[in-house]
Amino acid sequence: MAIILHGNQTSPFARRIRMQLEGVDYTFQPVDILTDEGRAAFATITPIRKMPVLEDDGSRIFDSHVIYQHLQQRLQQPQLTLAQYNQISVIDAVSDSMVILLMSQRSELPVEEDRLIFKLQRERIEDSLHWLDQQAAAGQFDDWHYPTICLICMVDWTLFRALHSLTDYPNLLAAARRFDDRDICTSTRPQ
Ligand SMILES: N[C@@H](CCC(=O)N[C@@H](CS)C(=O)NCC(=O)O)C(=O)O
Repeated sequence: MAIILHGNQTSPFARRIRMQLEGVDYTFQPVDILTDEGRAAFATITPIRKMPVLEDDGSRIFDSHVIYQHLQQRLQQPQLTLAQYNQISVIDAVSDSMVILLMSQRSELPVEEDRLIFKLQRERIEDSLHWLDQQAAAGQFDDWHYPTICLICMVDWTLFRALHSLTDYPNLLAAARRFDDRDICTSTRPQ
């Protein structure tokens, strides 16, 4: 199996695939989206210009969700339940809204002001974090599986970018910390 994963060390969406690929031989191809040259090079790989992108024996796959499905079948990993897909959707909603706020900040937009687009993201983030905290309290992230991986990637990235303290969500934080000592967690942590 010749697998190439395009991503970088900070992307939570690329990291979840790196963690899914634990124990599999693959090449990690760093993506640079901060320079014009890097973005132009990445645009030759994917029209949506988002990481991760996976290449597997000639097939090119965009989006972590499709990549996950492909690898799950290829590596014969367990099927997720509908409840687990819901958990991933909520984790994604948090990451996507935080990305919007981060990009707005970097574009020097007034994210602290009471504007609809920012308010919508903040409301979604808090409701989703609250829901995930309840899921964590109910033991939904106690085991090592893909939703737990996605949660760890979202939490570590949020803290790394200092986008939210998450202190109001102790169950969620505890769930994300439970597997801190695993090699795949330390070797892929954003830096
Ligand atoms: N839905 C996509 C989201 C991927 C995504 O947002 N990736 C970010 C990095 S964390 C990215 O490449 N952003 C570049 C951009 O938006 O220009 C997935 O699950 O793969």
